[in-house]
Amino acid sequence: MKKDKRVILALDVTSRADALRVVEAVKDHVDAIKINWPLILAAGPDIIREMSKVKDVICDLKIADIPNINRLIVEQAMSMGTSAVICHGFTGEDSVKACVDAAKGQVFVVTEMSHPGGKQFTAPIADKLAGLAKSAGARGIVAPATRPERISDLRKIIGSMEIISPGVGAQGGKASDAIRAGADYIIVGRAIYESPDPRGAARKLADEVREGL
Ligand code: NUP
Repeated sequence: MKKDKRVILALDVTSRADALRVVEAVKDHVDAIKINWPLILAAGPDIIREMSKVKDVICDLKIADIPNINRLIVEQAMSMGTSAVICHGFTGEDSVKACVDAAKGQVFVVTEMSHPGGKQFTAPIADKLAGLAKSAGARGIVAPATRPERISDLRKIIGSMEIISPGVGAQGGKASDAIRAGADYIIVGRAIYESPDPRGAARKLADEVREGL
């Protein structure tokens, strides 16, 4: 994944036609496309293969199972052209390691989630989840743009590993704040694909990222 615009598009639209339209509009202003269950269920898993021909694809499957199933899920995702996957860490070290092995290290582990409910269960264990991401050999973590101070805290635990940060726009976070706090990339969905001008919205976010650098 190229580190240029530092914006990852969360492509949470629910039809192939919308996915193609949005990606065509914003592809010059984002470094990667994150695909989650809504689009996979609506358009079919082949959308992963199709999108990976345009940009690097991060499969946000939030994998959270026993090691054997984690491995099988990641192997399927990788065989479709996925560049990286997102998994949960609360399942424990063996489950995360199964993802890391199957994805050859290209794994981001969810830490403190960005929505209000993220404070309830994920926040108290986020430091441990970041530590686990590091010891398991993951590429990076997912940390909340809605609480930039937590990005800074988690950065201290993981050192130079990557931080990808959702919560910009619709959830209230600001791109420049997240980048200033130490995020490598922001993840943005609705603020781009629900905009009447997705291309302009993505360009503006890339400008905001530059402000934070
Ligand atoms: O903590 C998280 N928060 C979050 O929003 C972890 C995530 N992976 N996400 C994802 O980022 C979420 O699943 C969605 O795909 C995207 C945010 O979308 P939006 O709020 O920018 O529309």
